[in-house]
Amino acid sequence: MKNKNLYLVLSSEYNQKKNVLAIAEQAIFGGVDIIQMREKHLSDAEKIKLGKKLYALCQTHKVMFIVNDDPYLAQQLNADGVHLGQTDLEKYPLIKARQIIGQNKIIGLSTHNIEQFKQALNQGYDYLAYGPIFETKTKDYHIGTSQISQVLAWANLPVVFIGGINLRNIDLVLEKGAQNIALIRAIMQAENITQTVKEFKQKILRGKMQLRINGKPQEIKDNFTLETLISDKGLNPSSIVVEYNAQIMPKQKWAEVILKQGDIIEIISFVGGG
Ligand code: 3NM
Repeated sequence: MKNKNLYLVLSSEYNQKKNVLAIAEQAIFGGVDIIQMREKHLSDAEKIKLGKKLYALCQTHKVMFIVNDDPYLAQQLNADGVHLGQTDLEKYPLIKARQIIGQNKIIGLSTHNIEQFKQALNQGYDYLAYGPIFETKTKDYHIGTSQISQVLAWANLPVVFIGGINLRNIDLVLEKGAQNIALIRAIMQAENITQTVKEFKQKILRGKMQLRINGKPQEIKDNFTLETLISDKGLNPSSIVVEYNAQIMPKQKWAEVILKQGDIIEIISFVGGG
């Protein structure tokens, strides 16, 4: 599994008005990369029936198909992988899950704190999920964004951040360096699923905002214009050159440019003197 994924956890209980296959299809048209079937309330027979349809849909559109909780079901459906929760590990430790599903398949694990995350590193998982970052329905606590950078510094595999992420708060997650985002409600309950997925995808692809002054990376805040950024950094406007997304930006335009995730800003500051 590579980075920069938008991962939809499909769970029909979150939108009973719309057909779950239609939701999956609309999300695929918007550019979703991974779909997980998480249908805890369905019977085994219903899961197989839906899983076969989702498998075929994902195959057609080259989208990764993951099954939640059950490696046997993942194997039976020929899914690309299985996603395990902490509570699944007793029944399906990694070695057993691997035996069931096969060497070439993907196995992901949910982790909910630093200890669980560290414990899961170097075990042989293909990716780890970390959350809940924000308030969500399935958990009665949330972690916030403060551990994201730390988790990513330790990670030697893709990390998927999950829990309460939406279009209003995703920038807070991306600016910490997150590359992969998993969502339920923000997609399942969107008015226009395809359009919403496109917006998430654009943000993920743009990634984090980067600022370098004389080659050195610097912290940057959201909702700044170039003009407010320059004043915040105490730079003298007449002795700098500002490059914004690989284009030199003239001084007259600084006030119009509102900085956003994915922007790359290079400032060269000339020290005075003869
Ligand atoms: N797992 P929403 S949070 C299924 O933290 C799930 O491991 C979580 O739904 C975890 O995007 C979560 O609607 C629910 O908040 C995510």
